[in-house]
Amino acid sequence: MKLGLGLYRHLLTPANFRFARQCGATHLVAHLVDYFRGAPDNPPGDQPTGGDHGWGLAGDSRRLWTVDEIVAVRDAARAEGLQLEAIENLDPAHWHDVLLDGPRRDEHIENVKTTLLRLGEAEVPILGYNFSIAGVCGRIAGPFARGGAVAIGMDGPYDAPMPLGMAWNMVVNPHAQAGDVPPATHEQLWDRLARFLDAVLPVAEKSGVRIALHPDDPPMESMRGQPRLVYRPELYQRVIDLAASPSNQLEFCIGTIAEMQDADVYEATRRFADQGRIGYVHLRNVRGRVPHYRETFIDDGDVDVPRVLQILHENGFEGVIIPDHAPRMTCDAPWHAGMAHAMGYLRAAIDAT
Ligand SMILES: [Mn+2]
Repeated sequence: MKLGLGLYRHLLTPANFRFARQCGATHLVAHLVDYFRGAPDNPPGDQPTGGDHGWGLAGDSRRLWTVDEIVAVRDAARAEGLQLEAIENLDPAHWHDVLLDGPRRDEHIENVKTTLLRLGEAEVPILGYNFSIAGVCGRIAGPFARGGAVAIGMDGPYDAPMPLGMAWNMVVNPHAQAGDVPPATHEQLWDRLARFLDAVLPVAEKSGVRIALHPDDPPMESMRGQPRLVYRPELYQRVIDLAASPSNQLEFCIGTIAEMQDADVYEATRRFADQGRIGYVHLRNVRGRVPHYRETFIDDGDVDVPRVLQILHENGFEGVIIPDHAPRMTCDAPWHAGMAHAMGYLRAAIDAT
């Protein structure tokens, strides 16, 4: 098993690649989506949060990521001793009508295919994605972690309707008319995923790229009146069973699974690692379950992290593990200190495994 660090777009700098390497990382998971555009209640410096209008403005719908810019990230990371393992998340500007089944769906499917071809050309092995209408929403921040460290949590369901012009917790059309996105059903959402996989998996295979699905975070059955896809561990099996392609993989998020109602995170880890379908792993700790939970320091929550690593190892997982989120620590560099703490713990725990 290998240790990686995930970096948001504004953190993709040589100094942060060096920081990752100093923490013991050998691999990088890079976000190319900018989650921090134009939402004053979602400042950079932590994982994105924000209010009813989400994280702010999505990217440029007319401009897909180019091979050159992906290669530039890959080579800059390589120069500091890091291998680019995955690009995490598609920009909702590029594919929102795949999620919404909107009028530009065909064009947006082509956008994803083009992106997969470009990732293949840039030799990026994995694209992480999150097939979610409302996205990562409805969370709160506060001094919830040990010693009053600022962390993320959830305090009850979040059902504020999603305005037109929003998708995946970002604003994809700031000029949309008033009104709300009509609610879909769970079966409609599964149908959208099945059609998406049918369309893009052949291109993913041809490009040598695996696409890895993150579960819904928070893992509620519905949020903002919209259905969610993977909010219980067994629904991950349904994703796998939709397509036997080796490119159909999971971005296996231990913290999110631990937040699921009634989930056994150890059994789920055993089940999906054993099938060889885990692309890469998000590993963080948490206390409680939806709709009331708190993210915690990695050594301090409900999850026995060394036990999870042992199960991954025993079931043949040899991919990359990243710390996902960490509480912000009180100092001049709260995000970096939180990550360095998680990385040190994971480095030691992986070595002990
Ligand atoms: Mn995650």
